[in-house]
Amino acid sequence: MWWSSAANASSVFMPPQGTAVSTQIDGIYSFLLISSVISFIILIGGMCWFVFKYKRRSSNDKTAYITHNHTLEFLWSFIPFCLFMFVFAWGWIVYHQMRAFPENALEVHVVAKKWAWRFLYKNGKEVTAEVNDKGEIEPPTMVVPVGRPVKLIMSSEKMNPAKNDDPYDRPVLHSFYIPAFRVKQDVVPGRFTALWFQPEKVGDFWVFCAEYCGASHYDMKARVRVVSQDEFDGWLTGEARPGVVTAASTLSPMAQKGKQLYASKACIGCHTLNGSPGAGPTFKGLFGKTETTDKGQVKVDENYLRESILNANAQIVNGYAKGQMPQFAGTLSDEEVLSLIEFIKTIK
Ligand code: HEC
Ligand SMILES: [Cu+2]
Repeated sequence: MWWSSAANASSVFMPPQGTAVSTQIDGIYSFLLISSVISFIILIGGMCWFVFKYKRRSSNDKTAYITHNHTLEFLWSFIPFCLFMFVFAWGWIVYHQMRAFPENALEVHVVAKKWAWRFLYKNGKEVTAEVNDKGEIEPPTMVVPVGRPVKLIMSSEKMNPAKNDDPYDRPVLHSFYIPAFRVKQDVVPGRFTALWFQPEKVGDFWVFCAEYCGASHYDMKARVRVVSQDEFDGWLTGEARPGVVTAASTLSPMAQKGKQLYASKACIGCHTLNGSPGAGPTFKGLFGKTETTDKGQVKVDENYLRESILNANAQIVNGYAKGQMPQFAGTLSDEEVLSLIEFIKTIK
Protein backbone atom coordinates (compact mmCIF):
# COMPACT_ATOMS: atom_id res chain seq x y z
CA MET A 1 0.00 0.00 0.00
CA TRP A 2 1.22 3.49 -0.75
CA TRP A 3 1.06 4.72 2.85
CA SER A 4 3.25 1.95 4.14
CA SER A 5 5.80 2.13 1.34
CA ALA A 6 8.17 3.88 3.75
CA ALA A 7 8.31 0.69 5.84
CA ASN A 8 7.81 -2.97 4.99
CA ALA A 9 4.15 -3.38 4.15
CA SER A 10 2.18 -6.15 5.80
CA SER A 11 -1.43 -5.55 6.85
CA VAL A 12 -4.18 -4.94 4.33
CA PHE A 13 -6.03 -2.28 6.27
CA MET A 14 -3.34 -0.57 8.31
CA PRO A 15 0.41 0.03 7.98
CA PRO A 16 2.75 -2.32 9.89
CA GLN A 17 2.65 -2.04 13.68
CA GLY A 18 5.66 0.03 14.70
CA THR A 19 4.92 0.24 18.42
CA ALA A 20 3.58 -2.09 21.13
CA VAL A 21 0.53 0.10 21.58
CA SER A 22 -0.43 -0.35 17.93
CA THR A 23 -1.04 -4.06 18.59
CA GLN A 24 -3.42 -3.11 21.39
CA ILE A 25 -5.20 -0.47 19.32
CA ASP A 26 -5.61 -2.88 16.43
CA GLY A 27 -7.03 -5.38 18.94
CA ILE A 28 -9.71 -2.90 20.04
CA TYR A 29 -10.55 -2.00 16.48
CA SER A 30 -10.78 -5.63 15.39
CA PHE A 31 -13.05 -6.35 18.34
CA LEU A 32 -15.29 -3.39 17.47
CA LEU A 33 -15.39 -4.39 13.82
CA ILE A 34 -16.11 -8.06 14.43
CA SER A 35 -18.70 -7.47 17.17
CA SER A 36 -20.41 -4.89 14.94
CA VAL A 37 -20.55 -7.34 12.05
CA ILE A 38 -21.98 -10.05 14.32
CA SER A 39 -24.58 -7.63 15.76
CA PHE A 40 -25.44 -6.51 12.26
CA ILE A 41 -26.01 -10.06 11.10
CA ILE A 42 -28.14 -10.90 14.15
CA LEU A 43 -30.19 -7.71 13.88
CA ILE A 44 -30.71 -7.37 10.14
CA GLY A 45 -30.74 -11.14 9.57
CA GLY A 46 -33.33 -11.53 12.34
CA MET A 47 -35.40 -8.74 10.87
CA CYS A 48 -35.44 -10.32 7.41
CA TRP A 49 -36.28 -13.71 8.88
CA PHE A 50 -39.19 -12.23 10.89
CA VAL A 51 -40.51 -10.39 7.88
CA PHE A 52 -40.60 -13.67 6.01
CA LYS A 53 -41.82 -15.89 8.84
CA TYR A 54 -44.57 -13.62 10.16
CA LYS A 55 -45.81 -12.31 6.87
CA ARG A 56 -49.60 -11.90 6.86
CA ARG A 57 -50.71 -14.66 4.54
CA SER A 58 -54.50 -14.32 4.55
CA SER A 59 -57.06 -11.82 5.78
CA ASN A 60 -57.87 -14.23 8.64
CA ASP A 61 -54.40 -13.90 10.12
CA LYS A 62 -54.60 -12.09 13.47
CA THR A 63 -51.64 -10.56 15.26
CA ALA A 64 -51.13 -12.08 18.70
CA TYR A 65 -51.69 -9.67 21.57
CA ILE A 66 -48.19 -9.28 23.11
CA THR A 67 -47.53 -6.34 25.45
CA HIS A 68 -44.03 -7.06 26.71
CA ASN A 69 -41.56 -9.68 27.80
CA HIS A 70 -39.44 -8.88 30.85
CA THR A 71 -36.74 -11.45 30.21
CA LEU A 72 -36.21 -10.41 26.60
CA GLU A 73 -36.24 -6.70 27.38
CA PHE A 74 -33.74 -7.21 30.17
CA LEU A 75 -31.42 -9.25 27.97
CA TRP A 76 -31.43 -6.94 24.96
CA SER A 77 -30.52 -4.06 27.27
CA PHE A 78 -28.12 -5.85 29.57
CA ILE A 79 -26.04 -7.71 26.98
CA PRO A 80 -25.24 -4.56 24.93
CA PHE A 81 -24.60 -2.73 28.21
CA CYS A 82 -21.97 -5.32 29.22
CA LEU A 83 -20.45 -5.16 25.75
CA PHE A 84 -20.21 -1.37 25.84
CA MET A 85 -18.74 -1.34 29.34
CA PHE A 86 -16.19 -3.92 28.28
CA VAL A 87 -15.11 -1.79 25.30
CA PHE A 88 -15.09 1.31 27.49
CA ALA A 89 -12.85 -0.30 30.13
CA TRP A 90 -10.52 -1.74 27.48
CA GLY A 91 -10.23 1.61 25.69
CA TRP A 92 -9.71 3.38 29.00
CA ILE A 93 -6.78 1.15 29.94
CA VAL A 94 -5.05 1.58 26.57
CA TYR A 95 -5.76 5.31 26.45
CA HIS A 96 -4.38 5.70 29.95
CA GLN A 97 -1.12 4.05 28.88
CA MET A 98 -0.90 6.41 25.93
CA ARG A 99 -1.33 9.46 28.15
CA ALA A 100 1.06 8.38 30.93
CA PHE A 101 4.36 9.89 29.84
CA PRO A 102 7.44 7.88 30.85
CA GLU A 103 10.01 9.86 32.85
CA ASN A 104 13.01 8.75 30.84
CA ALA A 105 11.59 9.66 27.43
CA LEU A 106 13.70 11.38 24.81
CA GLU A 107 12.04 14.74 24.24
CA VAL A 108 11.72 16.20 20.76
CA HIS A 109 9.96 19.46 19.97
CA VAL A 110 7.64 19.53 16.99
CA VAL A 111 6.76 22.89 15.49
CA ALA A 112 4.06 23.12 12.85
CA LYS A 113 3.40 25.99 10.51
CA LYS A 114 1.68 26.56 7.18
CA TRP A 115 2.58 24.03 5.67
CA ALA A 116 5.51 22.18 7.16
CA TRP A 117 6.83 20.37 10.21
CA ARG A 118 10.05 21.20 11.99
CA PHE A 119 11.77 19.03 14.60
CA LEU A 120 14.02 20.45 17.30
CA TYR A 121 16.32 18.44 19.54
CA LYS A 122 17.65 19.60 22.91
CA ASN A 123 21.20 19.93 21.68
CA GLY A 124 20.02 22.51 19.15
CA LYS A 125 19.81 20.18 16.18
CA GLU A 126 17.00 21.25 13.89
CA VAL A 127 15.37 19.26 11.12
CA THR A 128 13.34 20.91 8.35
CA ALA A 129 12.33 19.85 4.87
CA GLU A 130 15.28 20.14 2.51
CA VAL A 131 16.18 20.10 -1.13
CA ASN A 132 18.37 17.13 -2.04
CA ASP A 133 21.05 17.17 -4.71
CA LYS A 134 18.61 15.97 -7.36
CA GLY A 135 16.57 19.11 -6.68
CA GLU A 136 13.73 17.18 -5.06
CA ILE A 137 12.10 18.14 -1.79
CA GLU A 138 12.96 15.77 1.04
CA PRO A 139 10.36 15.76 3.80
CA PRO A 140 11.77 16.54 7.25
CA THR A 141 12.93 13.34 8.95
CA MET A 142 12.78 12.93 12.71
CA VAL A 143 15.42 10.42 13.77
CA VAL A 144 14.75 8.46 16.97
CA PRO A 145 16.37 5.44 18.66
CA VAL A 146 14.58 2.08 18.66
CA GLY A 147 13.15 0.64 21.89
CA ARG A 148 13.17 3.88 23.82
CA PRO A 149 10.20 6.10 24.68
CA VAL A 150 10.04 9.36 22.74
CA LYS A 151 7.95 12.30 23.89
CA LEU A 152 6.92 14.94 21.40
CA ILE A 153 6.14 18.43 22.66
CA MET A 154 4.20 20.16 19.93
CA SER A 155 3.16 23.67 19.06
CA SER A 156 1.88 25.62 16.08
CA GLU A 157 3.50 28.88 15.10
CA LYS A 158 3.02 31.68 12.61
CA MET A 159 4.78 31.37 9.28
CA ASN A 160 6.84 34.34 10.18
CA PRO A 161 7.24 34.24 13.97
CA ALA A 162 9.47 37.31 14.15
CA LYS A 163 6.85 39.60 12.73
CA ASN A 164 3.68 40.52 14.55
CA ASP A 165 1.75 42.95 12.41
CA ASP A 166 0.91 40.80 9.39
CA PRO A 167 -2.87 40.31 9.61
CA TYR A 168 -2.71 37.34 7.22
CA ASP A 169 -0.14 35.42 9.20
CA ARG A 170 -1.93 33.36 11.84
CA PRO A 171 -0.96 30.01 13.30
CA VAL A 172 -3.47 27.25 12.55
CA LEU A 173 -4.55 23.91 13.97
CA HIS A 174 -2.67 20.81 12.82
CA SER A 175 -2.89 17.13 13.67
CA PHE A 176 0.29 15.09 13.98
CA TYR A 177 -0.33 11.51 12.88
CA ILE A 178 2.01 8.52 12.58
CA PRO A 179 -0.22 5.76 11.16
CA ALA A 180 2.31 2.96 11.75
CA PHE A 181 2.56 3.90 15.44
CA ARG A 182 -1.22 4.43 15.81
CA VAL A 183 -0.70 7.78 17.52
CA LYS A 184 -2.29 11.10 16.63
CA GLN A 185 -2.50 14.40 18.44
CA ASP A 186 -3.83 17.85 17.61
CA VAL A 187 -1.30 20.67 17.50
CA VAL A 188 -2.98 23.80 18.79
CA PRO A 189 -1.87 27.43 18.40
CA GLY A 190 -1.09 29.14 21.69
CA ARG A 191 -0.38 26.03 23.76
CA PHE A 192 1.69 22.87 23.95
CA THR A 193 0.27 19.42 23.36
CA ALA A 194 2.20 16.20 23.81
CA LEU A 195 2.38 12.67 22.52
CA TRP A 196 4.61 9.71 23.22
CA PHE A 197 5.49 6.44 21.55
CA GLN A 198 8.09 3.74 21.81
CA PRO A 199 9.22 2.55 18.39
CA GLU A 200 9.88 -1.20 18.23
CA LYS A 201 10.83 -1.52 14.57
CA VAL A 202 13.77 -0.02 12.73
CA GLY A 203 12.79 1.74 9.51
CA ASP A 204 11.16 4.79 7.97
CA PHE A 205 7.56 5.62 8.78
CA TRP A 206 5.32 8.33 7.36
CA VAL A 207 3.99 11.26 9.33
CA PHE A 208 0.86 12.99 8.04
CA CYS A 209 -1.09 16.01 9.10
CA ALA A 210 -4.60 14.69 9.66
CA GLU A 211 -6.14 18.15 9.92
CA TYR A 212 -8.04 18.66 6.70
CA CYS A 213 -9.75 22.03 6.99
CA GLY A 214 -7.12 24.25 5.39
CA ALA A 215 -5.38 24.51 2.04
CA SER A 216 -2.33 22.28 2.30
CA HIS A 217 -2.35 20.06 5.39
CA TYR A 218 -2.43 17.11 3.01
CA ASP A 219 0.99 18.14 1.80
CA MET A 220 2.65 18.26 5.24
CA LYS A 221 4.57 15.05 4.88
CA ALA A 222 7.35 14.08 7.25
CA ARG A 223 9.13 10.90 8.23
CA VAL A 224 10.15 9.19 11.43
CA ARG A 225 13.37 7.25 10.98
CA VAL A 226 13.92 4.64 13.69
CA VAL A 227 17.57 3.64 14.08
CA SER A 228 19.76 1.88 16.66
CA GLN A 229 20.87 3.86 19.71
CA ASP A 230 24.46 4.05 18.37
CA GLU A 231 23.39 5.32 15.01
CA PHE A 232 21.11 7.82 16.73
CA ASP A 233 23.91 9.17 18.93
CA GLY A 234 26.14 9.56 15.89
CA TRP A 235 23.42 11.34 13.96
CA LEU A 236 22.45 13.66 16.83
CA THR A 237 25.96 14.98 17.33
CA GLY A 238 27.00 14.81 13.67
CA GLU A 239 26.48 17.16 10.78
CA ALA A 240 24.81 14.78 8.35
CA ARG A 241 21.19 15.54 7.57
CA PRO A 242 18.88 12.82 6.33
CA GLY A 243 18.39 12.67 2.60
CA VAL A 244 20.90 15.38 1.89
CA VAL A 245 24.24 14.61 0.36
CA THR A 246 26.27 17.71 0.97
CA ALA A 247 28.94 16.84 -1.59
CA ALA A 248 29.62 18.73 -4.84
CA SER A 249 26.85 21.24 -5.30
CA THR A 250 26.65 22.93 -8.66
CA LEU A 251 25.02 25.99 -7.10
CA SER A 252 26.91 29.20 -6.45
CA PRO A 253 27.46 29.90 -2.76
CA MET A 254 24.80 32.57 -2.91
CA ALA A 255 22.20 30.30 -4.50
CA GLN A 256 23.24 27.66 -1.99
CA LYS A 257 22.38 30.05 0.81
CA GLY A 258 19.08 30.82 -0.89
CA LYS A 259 18.36 27.10 -1.01
CA GLN A 260 18.84 26.88 2.74
CA LEU A 261 16.58 29.87 3.31
CA TYR A 262 14.00 28.30 1.01
CA ALA A 263 13.85 25.39 3.47
CA SER A 264 14.26 27.28 6.74
CA LYS A 265 11.84 30.14 5.97
CA ALA A 266 9.09 27.68 5.06
CA CYS A 267 8.87 28.70 1.38
CA ILE A 268 9.32 24.94 0.81
CA GLY A 269 5.89 24.23 2.23
CA CYS A 270 4.11 26.26 -0.45
CA HIS A 271 6.38 26.49 -3.51
CA THR A 272 7.51 23.34 -5.30
CA LEU A 273 10.57 23.04 -7.56
CA ASN A 274 9.20 20.42 -9.95
CA GLY A 275 6.44 22.32 -11.71
CA SER A 276 3.49 21.02 -9.71
CA PRO A 277 1.46 23.73 -8.00
CA GLY A 278 1.33 23.72 -4.18
CA ALA A 279 -0.30 26.27 -1.92
CA GLY A 280 1.60 28.78 -4.08
CA PRO A 281 2.93 28.76 -7.68
CA THR A 282 5.91 26.53 -8.46
CA PHE A 283 9.36 28.10 -8.76
CA LYS A 284 10.17 25.98 -11.80
CA GLY A 285 10.77 28.18 -14.82
CA LEU A 286 9.55 31.21 -12.90
CA PHE A 287 12.42 33.56 -13.62
CA GLY A 288 12.05 35.27 -17.01
CA LYS A 289 8.53 34.11 -17.74
CA THR A 290 5.51 36.37 -18.11
CA GLU A 291 3.23 36.09 -15.10
CA THR A 292 -0.44 37.02 -15.10
CA THR A 293 -1.44 38.81 -11.92
CA ASP A 294 -4.37 40.90 -10.78
CA LYS A 295 -2.31 43.94 -11.82
CA GLY A 296 -1.95 42.58 -15.37
CA GLN A 297 0.95 40.89 -17.17
CA VAL A 298 4.37 41.17 -15.60
CA LYS A 299 7.76 39.96 -16.66
CA VAL A 300 9.36 38.04 -13.81
CA ASP A 301 12.66 39.77 -13.07
CA GLU A 302 14.62 40.51 -9.90
CA ASN A 303 12.36 43.40 -8.95
CA TYR A 304 9.18 41.42 -9.39
CA LEU A 305 10.61 38.61 -7.24
CA ARG A 306 11.77 41.05 -4.59
CA GLU A 307 8.31 42.62 -4.40
CA SER A 308 6.62 39.21 -4.37
CA ILE A 309 8.76 38.03 -1.48
CA LEU A 310 8.71 41.14 0.69
CA ASN A 311 5.15 42.23 0.08
CA ALA A 312 3.31 39.22 -1.29
CA ASN A 313 -0.05 40.91 -1.49
CA ALA A 314 1.12 43.79 -3.70
CA GLN A 315 0.09 41.67 -6.67
CA ILE A 316 -1.63 38.32 -6.72
CA VAL A 317 -0.80 35.63 -9.24
CA ASN A 318 -3.89 34.48 -11.16
CA GLY A 319 -5.49 31.41 -9.66
CA TYR A 320 -4.20 32.06 -6.14
CA ALA A 321 -5.81 33.77 -3.17
CA LYS A 322 -4.72 36.92 -1.44
CA GLY A 323 -3.41 36.55 2.08
CA GLN A 324 -1.98 33.04 1.73
CA MET A 325 1.64 34.09 1.66
CA PRO A 326 3.01 36.01 4.65
CA GLN A 327 4.83 39.30 4.12
CA PHE A 328 8.55 38.91 4.57
CA ALA A 329 9.36 42.61 4.69
CA GLY A 330 11.20 43.31 7.94
CA THR A 331 12.20 39.68 8.52
CA LEU A 332 14.49 39.00 5.56
CA SER A 333 17.60 41.08 5.01
CA ASP A 334 18.40 42.40 1.52
CA GLU A 335 21.14 39.82 1.25
CA GLU A 336 18.75 37.02 2.13
CA VAL A 337 16.26 38.21 -0.49
CA LEU A 338 19.05 38.30 -3.06
CA SER A 339 20.11 34.78 -2.14
CA LEU A 340 16.54 33.54 -2.51
CA ILE A 341 16.30 35.20 -5.93
CA GLU A 342 19.60 33.62 -6.99
CA PHE A 343 18.22 30.25 -5.94
CA ILE A 344 14.91 30.77 -7.79
CA LYS A 345 16.88 31.63 -10.94
CA THR A 346 18.52 28.20 -10.87
CA ILE A 347 15.17 26.36 -10.96
CA LYS A 348 14.76 26.14 -14.72
C1 HEC B 1 1.82 29.73 3.22
C2 HEC B 1 2.26 29.60 1.87
C3 HEC B 1 3.43 30.42 1.37
C4 HEC B 1 4.67 30.58 1.93
C5 HEC B 1 5.18 30.07 3.27
C6 HEC B 1 5.43 31.34 0.98
N1 HEC B 1 4.67 31.64 -0.11
FE1 HEC B 1 5.24 32.65 -1.76
N2 HEC B 1 3.35 32.59 -2.53
C7 HEC B 1 2.30 31.93 -1.93
C8 HEC B 1 1.10 32.16 -2.71
C9 HEC B 1 -0.30 31.63 -2.38
C10 HEC B 1 1.48 32.95 -3.82
C11 HEC B 1 0.57 33.45 -4.95
C12 HEC B 1 -0.27 34.61 -4.51
C13 HEC B 1 0.52 35.88 -4.45
O1 HEC B 1 0.98 36.31 -5.52
O2 HEC B 1 0.67 36.44 -3.36
C14 HEC B 1 2.92 33.20 -3.67
C15 HEC B 1 3.69 33.93 -4.56
C16 HEC B 1 5.07 34.00 -4.51
C17 HEC B 1 5.89 34.53 -5.57
C18 HEC B 1 5.41 34.99 -6.92
C19 HEC B 1 5.31 33.75 -7.77
C20 HEC B 1 4.83 33.92 -9.17
O3 HEC B 1 4.51 32.90 -9.80
O4 HEC B 1 4.76 35.05 -9.66
C21 HEC B 1 7.20 34.42 -5.14
C22 HEC B 1 8.45 34.81 -5.90
C23 HEC B 1 7.16 33.85 -3.82
N3 HEC B 1 5.87 33.60 -3.47
C24 HEC B 1 8.28 33.60 -3.05
C25 HEC B 1 8.26 33.08 -1.75
C26 HEC B 1 9.43 32.93 -0.91
C27 HEC B 1 10.85 33.24 -1.33
C28 HEC B 1 9.00 32.42 0.28
C29 HEC B 1 9.82 32.10 1.53
C30 HEC B 1 10.65 33.15 2.03
C31 HEC B 1 7.56 32.22 0.17
N4 HEC B 1 7.16 32.63 -1.07
C32 HEC B 1 6.76 31.69 1.18
C33 HEC B 1 2.34 31.18 -0.76
C34 HEC B 1 3.43 31.10 0.10
CU1 LIG C 1 -1.39 20.74 9.15
